[in-house]
Amino acid sequence: MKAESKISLLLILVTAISFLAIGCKDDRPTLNVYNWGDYIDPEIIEEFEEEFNVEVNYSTFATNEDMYISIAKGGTSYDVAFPSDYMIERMINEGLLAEINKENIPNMKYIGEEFLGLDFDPENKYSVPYMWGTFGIIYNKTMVDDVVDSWDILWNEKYADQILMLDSQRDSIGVSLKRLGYSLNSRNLEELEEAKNELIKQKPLVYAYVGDDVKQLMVAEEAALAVVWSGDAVSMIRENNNLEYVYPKEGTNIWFDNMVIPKNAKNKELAEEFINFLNRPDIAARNADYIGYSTPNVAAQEQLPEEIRNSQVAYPSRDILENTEVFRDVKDMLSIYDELWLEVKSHR
Ligand code: N2P
Repeated sequence: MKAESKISLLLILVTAISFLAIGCKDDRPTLNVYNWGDYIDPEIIEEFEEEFNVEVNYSTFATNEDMYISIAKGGTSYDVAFPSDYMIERMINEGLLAEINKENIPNMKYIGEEFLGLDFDPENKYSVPYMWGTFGIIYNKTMVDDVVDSWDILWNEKYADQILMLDSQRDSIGVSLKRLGYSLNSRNLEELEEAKNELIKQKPLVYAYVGDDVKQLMVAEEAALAVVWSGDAVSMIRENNNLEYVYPKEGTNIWFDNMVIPKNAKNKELAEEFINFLNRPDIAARNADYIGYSTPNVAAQEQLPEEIRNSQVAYPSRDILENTEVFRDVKDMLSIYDELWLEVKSHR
């Protein structure tokens, strides 16, 4: 054979093999997963892909409200999503979620009882616990010389431009309501108006309304005080031990993020397989350790490093938990909350 024909034969072979390879890849079922940013150990996704010979198409969101819009408008069909309590309640009421076949999730037996049967999904028909936590104030001990025990410190002019708030409407309105001694789920127009005015008053002191970037900003000591979710506090304190997490005395929020299957999911059984996989004690433990958040999986908790298991940030004691409130869907009041937040964010 001439050199040229050898080369063309080789080319044909290479092309054929790559087509085959691409073909095989395409044949693998795809699981569309929609989760918060920085909320899973990426190696665990790879392990699932390998073990089940599937492809995970992973995308992220920053708030419950963002996630809700993408799912409700239904452009992409997701197989698994990770909303919080009040949003699960809303999605159930709006018929956006599929019932989960618990026979496919035997590892649910590892979930602690206190995380099951909660008000937002009393029989866990639609949701399986993933992580839980609180929000509170993280502050830098070298930059703040006042006692930090109240939400009031976030309104202290001394810390102008050194305060970070969450760019998340229920959380920030919640902080303002709690500070005033009201419920996080207030339906009282005067209370809500007062909470809004306080947020507007606070705005000139706020350096930024943040999402996952809060971690980098606080670790780099670019701000002194921030409202954060507990798991992020765990990872920040690991990186910079000038940081401390506080539960303000007026009380705070306890939240539960669960895994759900949207009604228009294309791969429900694989979604259940994934939910079950994330509840394997060894996987759940590695995942919780990696992201810093608190696992509801009792068998996984036992496998966590002692410093996390005993951490008051990740696993607060009873007396702290007693002074917390869960977000509920505010239903007919939602447009008021939406408007209020818009007014705060657009105020100059
Ligand atoms: C992690 C987001 C945590 C979700 N970046 C808090 N509900």
